Amino acid sequence: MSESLTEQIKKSARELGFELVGIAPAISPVSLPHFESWVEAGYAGDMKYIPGRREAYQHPRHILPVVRSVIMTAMCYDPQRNVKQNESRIGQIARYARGEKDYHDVMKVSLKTLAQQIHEEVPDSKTRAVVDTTPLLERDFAQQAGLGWFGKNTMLLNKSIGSYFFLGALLTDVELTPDEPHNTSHCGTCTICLDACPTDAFVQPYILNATRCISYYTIEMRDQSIPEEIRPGLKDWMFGCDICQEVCPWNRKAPPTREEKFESQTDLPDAIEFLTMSPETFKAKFRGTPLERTGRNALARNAAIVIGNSGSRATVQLLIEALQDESPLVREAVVWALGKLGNAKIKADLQSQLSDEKEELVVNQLKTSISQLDRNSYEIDSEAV
Ligand code: B12
Ligand code: SF4
Ligand code: SF4
Repeated sequence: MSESLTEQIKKSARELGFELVGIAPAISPVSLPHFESWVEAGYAGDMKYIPGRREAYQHPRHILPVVRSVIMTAMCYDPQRNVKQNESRIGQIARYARGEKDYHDVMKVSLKTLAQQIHEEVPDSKTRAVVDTTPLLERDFAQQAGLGWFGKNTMLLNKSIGSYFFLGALLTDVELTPDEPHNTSHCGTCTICLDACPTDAFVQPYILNATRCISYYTIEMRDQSIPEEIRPGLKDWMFGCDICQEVCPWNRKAPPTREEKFESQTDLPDAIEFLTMSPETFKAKFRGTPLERTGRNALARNAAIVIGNSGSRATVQLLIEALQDESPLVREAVVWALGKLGNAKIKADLQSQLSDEKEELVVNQLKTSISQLDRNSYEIDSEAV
């Protein structure tokens, strides 16, 4: 199909708010062998939808059977460096999730408008807009479409806009002129992101073991408790994590988002508010946002861990009240936090909880935390001597 249609589509995409747009041919992903060995190694953890659709990842025809071209787009989110957070605030939300709308929905609306324009030019053409959720290795197709390179932190990076952007794809049966793949890397000898990860999630450059990533636990693992050894690494992150992007030199000049729905909201709750928020308030407040899918209980669980990591003894009374939370997942994390922040004086609260508690998960943590409190009081006593 003509070069001019390709150029016209790219122009429209930019007008629709996409910072980057490029065309990849509809072929098997070049990095498929990397993906295969990643799945084989078990790095997808409990994200069963990944190995479960392994065959489908082999070619984009499994998403759109007649596909000939993959239009890859990128839209910047957040970097609003001057948004001040309250110093005493406990708990951070990753930048991608601070806006008022879920990126899947926002990106899809723009991609569908782009599809509409293609249909006007080529009336019988077929298109499918995808963002995140289909078996498409989006970073691979973005690299093939010339949008950027794979950073050692596995993010797709672009020299002009860094990595704070979402990817979206529009598959079509229209034959468009493909771009040159971005075959060079610009990480050089830098390893800052690998060294900065607080949970040692990078097995080696370019390979992330999701089962050690904060983002995986705080967003994807909704119905399980977070493993003990990962919890301290969460530090202040209660939803997602930006550390391996925040430290990347290519993000120093990352531009602010031009999409107002991705701008950071200034009144986002902190960890204390998340922990004490009712499921009804959570639903009403976060409908249509990226936080909705993860849900109130997982957010309150994450919040309790972050409070435990904060070292703030002023939160102990609030944690004691949260021992009555309806969700065992939350109660378990609260008991863990109390084990870190409490002292012998609150032992009675935990012991009475132990006699009422029915959930094995919480019972086990109560026992651990009670013995931890003994140690806490011993430390305090020995200091006093
Ligand atoms: C599963 C998933 C996750 C998992 C696993 C992440 C991972 N690195 O695999 C978890 C939950 C941990 C996660 C976290 C995040 N995610 Co995510 N995630 C996805 C998802 C749905 C699939 C990714 C996937 O297939 N992983 C499998 C591995 C094998 O692929 P990969 O990491 O992309 O690796 C590729 C290359 O590194 C290369 N490769 C592999 N090994 C080697 C070795 C060498 C030598 C080389 C050169 C290349 C190479 O081949 C691989 C396959 O293409 C994509 C959307 C999609 N459909 O693609 C979003 C996506 C990757 N996530 C995204 C985002 C924004 C995030 C977070 C920043 C969110 C946050 N702030 O918390 C973090 C970033 C963590 C990180 N450093 O990657 C964006 C990334 C945009 C960008 N600029 O790159 C995507 C594209 C969603 C979107 N539509 O915008 N995510
Ligand atoms: S998102 Fe955070 S936890 Fe995950 S790899 Fe990057 S720095 Fe590590
Ligand atoms: S921090 Fe360094 S190694 Fe990591 S992605 Fe950025 S440039 Fe590459």
